[in-house]
Amino acid sequence: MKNLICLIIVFLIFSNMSSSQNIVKPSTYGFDIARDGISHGKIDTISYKSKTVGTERNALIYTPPGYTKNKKYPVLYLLHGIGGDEFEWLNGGHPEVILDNLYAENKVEPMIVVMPNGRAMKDDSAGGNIMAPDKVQAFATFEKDLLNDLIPFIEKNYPAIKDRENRAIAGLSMGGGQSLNFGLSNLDKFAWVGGFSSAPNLKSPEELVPDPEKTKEELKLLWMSCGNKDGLLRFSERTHEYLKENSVPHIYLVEPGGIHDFKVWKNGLYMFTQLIFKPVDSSTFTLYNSNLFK
Ligand code: FER
Repeated sequence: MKNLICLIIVFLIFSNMSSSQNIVKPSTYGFDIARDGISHGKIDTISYKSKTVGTERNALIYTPPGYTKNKKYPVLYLLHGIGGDEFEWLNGGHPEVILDNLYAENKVEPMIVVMPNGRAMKDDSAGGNIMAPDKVQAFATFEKDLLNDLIPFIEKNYPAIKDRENRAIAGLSMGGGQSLNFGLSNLDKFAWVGGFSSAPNLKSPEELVPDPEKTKEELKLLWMSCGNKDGLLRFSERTHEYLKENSVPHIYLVEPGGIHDFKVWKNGLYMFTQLIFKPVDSSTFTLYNSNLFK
């Protein structure tokens, strides 16, 4: 009897260990601090002709440590918020530091990260009234610029793998709304979709996922995270509720104490990039919850 109890205890410990080992943990101290003695990726500015806007538009691109044109890479399109431009992630989130550190620990698949300007209009600066209707509209117009101008440019000029399973889209706030809006309505283009603190531009769940069975079949990962103290939480929450009702697997991570800032967005990038372009186990998705922050 005693042996049986011991056996059961050992089994429980191991089964618990194996499930918790398989999930990506939230960031801890040092994840965003530049380290010495590791390899670094490279940030460049690129410029592409946009038929959508009728201008040459700029984007930043991060190529990983060890990058070579002799290999092929998946690509993550990483989008900014309403007050930002193509520099917002770089200046506010230092994704190059987070990713260099993750590569040093062998925790991410080598990928190219493209940081575009998601305000598709002639003057795409973040100046003046950032809430002006034409500027907000330009965040929706960016879908065309992305699909018809930027992605073809990247795939022509960089060694990118050109299929849906090797394209991811994620962003913060307005960029989170864009990522879910564009990603979920173009499942032939993207299999990995992430929204960090998605803004009110996020379409209604019924519009985003009109055919839950199709979404379920095609999507590899849908990630939504948001701070529980963020005034925009309800936009992620209502999407999560709908997805849950329709049994569409997704990760919904509400971060205790989190507000609308780069603490949540950097953690989103840290966790999301470790999950993409790899085999996924959707049975672990419900383990991504606020208990991870205890
Ligand atoms: C709004 C509130 C917030 C809105 C957009 C935002 C378009 C975007 C915030 C951000 O990107 O940080 O009402 O309407």
